[in-house]
Amino acid sequence: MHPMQNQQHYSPTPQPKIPKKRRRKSSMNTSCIPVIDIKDFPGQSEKLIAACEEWGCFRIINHKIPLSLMSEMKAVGESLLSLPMEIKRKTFDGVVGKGYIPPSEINPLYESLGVYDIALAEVFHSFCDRLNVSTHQRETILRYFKAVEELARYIGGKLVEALGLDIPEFMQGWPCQFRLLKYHFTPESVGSNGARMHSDLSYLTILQDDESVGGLELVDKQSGEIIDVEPSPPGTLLVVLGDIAKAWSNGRFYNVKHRVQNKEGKPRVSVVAFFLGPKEAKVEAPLELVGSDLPRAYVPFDVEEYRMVRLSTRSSTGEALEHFRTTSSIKI
Ligand SMILES: O=C(O)CCC(=O)C(=O)O
Repeated sequence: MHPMQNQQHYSPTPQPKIPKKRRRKSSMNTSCIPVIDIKDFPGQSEKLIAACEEWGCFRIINHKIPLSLMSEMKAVGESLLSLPMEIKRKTFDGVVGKGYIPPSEINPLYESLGVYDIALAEVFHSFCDRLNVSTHQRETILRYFKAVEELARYIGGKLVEALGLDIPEFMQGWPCQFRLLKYHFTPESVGSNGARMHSDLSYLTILQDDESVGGLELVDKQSGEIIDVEPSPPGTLLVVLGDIAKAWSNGRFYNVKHRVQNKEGKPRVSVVAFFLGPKEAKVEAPLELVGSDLPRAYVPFDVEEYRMVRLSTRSSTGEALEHFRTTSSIKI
């Protein structure tokens, strides 16, 4: 099927406008990351690929997730994260990174509640049961998850099209790790780390960060400088490319390193959906992205296998990908 025949219909609700003409960097090391208008495809195709290659992230406008649903989701996140510690701990199953992450020595101001594969009904309800999540809250989480999943697949489809590939149902059935994050920032802890520098493991992450409290910083690919990301204007979302996207694109996409710092002394809440990668199949660059001038950079691998290597080698900024490097791509 020609990629254009496989276009999904996506009719957006009106969203706040962000000026399209942006300089790469404004004053005071503040980034103006690319803005992708979801309703303007194929017009935005080139910009989308450039954003993935040069920035490893972009802000999206004109998606169809209502602002009211985004706010409701944030409110549910805040309410669950304010439950007593002993209740939140019930969602920890002994697998690092899959359930509750309490404040730790490395990230003392950070905590998060997470569901590893939220699309699995039994996993989702078991998480909710342990926290006594109300029916209304469950509905809000599910509505939000379905909306971000549709959006993620839409973006995935546009990426594939923009690269000239024909991959029907791209990202269909990929597990989504869903996380509610809280940074316990106070005026006394200004200057401290909220989340240490990391790249995401995922293919792509949809982040609803705090629209009023900043603190997100990223490493600029060209200069290696750390630059600030302005808080997301209401109704917009950030998309971040992770390690799996770098491997899948044969090294073309940038798995941007980022962290969160306490700059304003105010608590910060965000909602994150990590779309990891294929569940059954291996992560493998499509043939079209491999050539004699650009040999295959990574051997095909499983997402779960990669997760384990990343965990066991404690490599939080993508170094674990080196374990999967092909010999032909190693420069001597
Ligand atoms: O809270 C944020 O804005 C960033 C979250 C983040 O970097 C992550 O969960 O990977």
